[in-house]
Amino acid sequence: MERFLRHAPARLMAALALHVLLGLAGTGLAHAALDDGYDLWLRYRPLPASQRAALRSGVTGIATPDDTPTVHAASAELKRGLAGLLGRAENAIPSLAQPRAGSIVLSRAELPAGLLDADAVRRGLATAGNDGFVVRRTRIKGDPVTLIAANTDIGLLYGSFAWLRQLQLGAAPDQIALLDKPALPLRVLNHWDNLDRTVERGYAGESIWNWWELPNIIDPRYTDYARANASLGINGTVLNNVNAKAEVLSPSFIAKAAAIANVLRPYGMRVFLSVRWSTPLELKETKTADPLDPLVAAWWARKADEIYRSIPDFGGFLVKANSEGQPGPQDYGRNHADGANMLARALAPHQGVVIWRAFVYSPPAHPDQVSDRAAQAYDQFKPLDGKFDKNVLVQVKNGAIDFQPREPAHPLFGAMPDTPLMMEFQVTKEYLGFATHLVYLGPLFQETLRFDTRAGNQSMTVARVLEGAQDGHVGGIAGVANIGSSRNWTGSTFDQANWYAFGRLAWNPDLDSRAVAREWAAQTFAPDARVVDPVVDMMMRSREAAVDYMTPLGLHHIMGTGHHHGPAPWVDDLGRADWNPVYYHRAGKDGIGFDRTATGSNAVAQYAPEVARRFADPATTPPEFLLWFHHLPWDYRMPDGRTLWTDLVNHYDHGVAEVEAMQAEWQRVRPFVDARRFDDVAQRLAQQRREAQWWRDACIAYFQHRAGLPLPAGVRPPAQSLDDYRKLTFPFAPGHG
Ligand code: GCW
Repeated sequence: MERFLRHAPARLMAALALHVLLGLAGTGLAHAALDDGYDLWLRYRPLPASQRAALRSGVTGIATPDDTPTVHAASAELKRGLAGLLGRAENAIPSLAQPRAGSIVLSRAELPAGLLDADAVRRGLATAGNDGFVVRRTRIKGDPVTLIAANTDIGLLYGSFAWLRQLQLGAAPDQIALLDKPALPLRVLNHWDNLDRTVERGYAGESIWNWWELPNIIDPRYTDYARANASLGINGTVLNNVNAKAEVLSPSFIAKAAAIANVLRPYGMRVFLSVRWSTPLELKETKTADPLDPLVAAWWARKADEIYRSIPDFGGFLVKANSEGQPGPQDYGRNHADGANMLARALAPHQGVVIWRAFVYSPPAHPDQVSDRAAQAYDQFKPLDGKFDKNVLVQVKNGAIDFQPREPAHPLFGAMPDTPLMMEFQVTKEYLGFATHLVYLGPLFQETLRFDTRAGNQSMTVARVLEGAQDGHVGGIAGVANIGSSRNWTGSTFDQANWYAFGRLAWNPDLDSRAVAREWAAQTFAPDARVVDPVVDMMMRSREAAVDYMTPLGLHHIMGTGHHHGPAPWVDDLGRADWNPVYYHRAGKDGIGFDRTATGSNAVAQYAPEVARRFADPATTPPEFLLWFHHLPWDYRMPDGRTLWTDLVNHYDHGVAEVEAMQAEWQRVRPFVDARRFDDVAQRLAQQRREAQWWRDACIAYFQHRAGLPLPAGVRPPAQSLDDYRKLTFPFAPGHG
C-alpha cells in the first residue's frame, strides 16, 4: 500500500481521498483502490454487513464426496470465494467428512441420506446432463445445508461457480435455487497465439502461453485462466493461431501443450491445437500433403496416437485450410470434406474432433472478374453438406465477411442441416477499436444468435441451428480470445466483459445481453445500482455507437490496411480487389453500397427464401443492413424522409455523440469505482472520443468527395482535409502477429 501511495499520481490520490470522504472505506468499494483487474469477475470482495451476517450461518464448512482434482477445485473455489465475501481467512471454512448444520454439501450422483427434498433434486439431476447442476437451500436430517448436486465432477464445479456468482450479485443465500445446464457441448476459446508469443489480433500483451518456458515452468496464471473460464462454463481452448506453424506438432510442442492440459483438466477444459495442413510435408516426413494419399493419412493417424499418449483427453484439431494463403486439400484437387475427413479418421479412435473453418475466399481468376467474397464460403461448403464424417464440425464466422462491427448472420447457418456447425465469434476487437474503445459485444453476439434463418420455412434462430434443432447435428460455439499477458488479462477493464459475455452466451445462447452486462458489472465493480445502472447503460449503447462512427447502415471493411486501425475507405490499390475498401462500399457519384441482389452478386439468394425476399428489397431491408445488400443513390429516401446522404452523415455524428454520453456516464460512477480502474477507463474513453471523431471526419470527407454533394445543413465540416486523413500511417499498430 505504502509503496503504491508513494508512486500514485495526484489524480489517484485525489480519488482515494474522495473515497475516504464519502465513507466508502471498508465497504468493499474503497477496498478496491488498488484493483489492477487481475481478479476479473471473481473478486469476492466482502459483502455489506447485513448480507454477510445472513451468509455466515450457512458457511460452517464444506462437505465433499471425495477429493478428485475437480472436486478439489470446486471446494477450493468455494473457500476462496466465501472467505472473500465474508471477510474471513480461508482456513476458517473447514473441509468436512460429513454434512453438518450450515454446511455446503457437494453431492455427485448419490444423494446424502436424510435429504429433505431428495425427489425434487433427483428430478433436477435427471435433466441436468453431464455439465448441469442443482443448487438449493435444504435440510439433511433436519440440519439446514446448501446442496450443490450434479451428475459429474464438472457439474459440481459449475454449480459452485454459479452459486458464488449469485452471492456476488447480492442474492439472499436462502433464496438461491438453481437448476441449469449448457445448451451446447462445445464452448471453446480460440487463441490466435503464435509460438513466439506474439498474438495475431491481440491487444493485451503477449500470449499467456509462455511457450519458451513450458513445459517445465508453469505460470500460476494458467490456473487462474482455467478458473475464469470454468466460472463461465467454457470447456475447451485451442492454444495456437489458426495460421499455424508445422512445429506445433513437434514432440517438444506436444509436451508443452500437455503441460497446459494438465493444469486445465481439473477445470473441465480440454486442449485443442490448430494444425497446418502441410505439416507432414514441411516436417519432411511425407512427400505430399494430399489427403487421399495413404501415407499422409497414416502419418496423421500416428501423430494423433502420439498426441493422445501425452494428452489423453485431447480435444482435436482446428483447421484453416485454403484460406488467405494457407495450404489445404484444394492444392491437390481435393475438397474440404476430403481434407476434414482424413483428419477426422485419425482422431476418431480417440474420440477427438476436427473443427474445419469455413472462412474461405479465393483470389479472382482475372482481376476484372471479382466474385463477391461474401458469397464464397456458402458456394464452397453448401454442396458438401452431409459429406463430412461424424466427428467433423464446420466452424462458420458470425457473418460472411469478417467480424465487422455489424454483419447479417452468415447464410451458412440454416443451410447445412446435415452438418454440425460451430459459431465463430471474435472476442478480440480487431475491427472494433482494439482494447482502446469501449465496445460491449454482448448485443452483437445476441443479434447473431437470435437471427431467424427461417430454414425450412419455420422459425429457426442461429442458436437453434447450433443446438441441432434442424436435424439433430449438435454443434458448438467458439470465440477468438482477447486474452493476453497484460495484468488485467484483456488490455482494458471493459474487454473483460466481452470474455464474460462470450462465455455466458456460449453456455446459454438465449441469455439477454443486458442481463449479462448487469451480472458482469455487479461482480466487476460492486452490486450497487449506483454503479451498475450507469455502467450497463454505457455498455448497452457502446456497440451501436461504434457501428455509427465506423460503418453505419451496413457499410463494412473500410478500415486501415492490414492492422485495421482507423478509417481508410479510400484504399483502392491492394494486391487483391477484394481486399480494398472501395470494393466493399462502391461509393461514387451515382450512390453507395454493395448490390448483393439479383442485379448484383445475388449473394442474397443464399438465405432461406423468406429472408432473401426481405433483404432483396431496400424497402424491407432493415436500415442497419441497407448498404450491405444494396447500392443506392445518395438521394434515396430513408423511411423518415431524409436522404441517404443526410442519414449517413447523421449516423456518423450520432456515433461521436454517444461516446460523449458514455464519457459523461462514466464520470457519474467515479465515487464508486477504484481510482486505478476509473482513471484507466476514463483515459480510454477520451481516446475513443478522439478516434470516433477521426472516423467520422475522415469518412464524411471521403464520402462527400465521392458523392460531390454539399454537407447537409447544420453539419460541422471535417476538421482536416481528406488528404490529411489519407496521409496517416500506423506502421507499429498492434496485433499483426
Ligand atoms: O479476420 C481476419 C484477420 C486475420 C485472421 C483471419 C482468419 C487468423 O484479419 O488476422 O487470421 O481473419 O480468421 O483466419
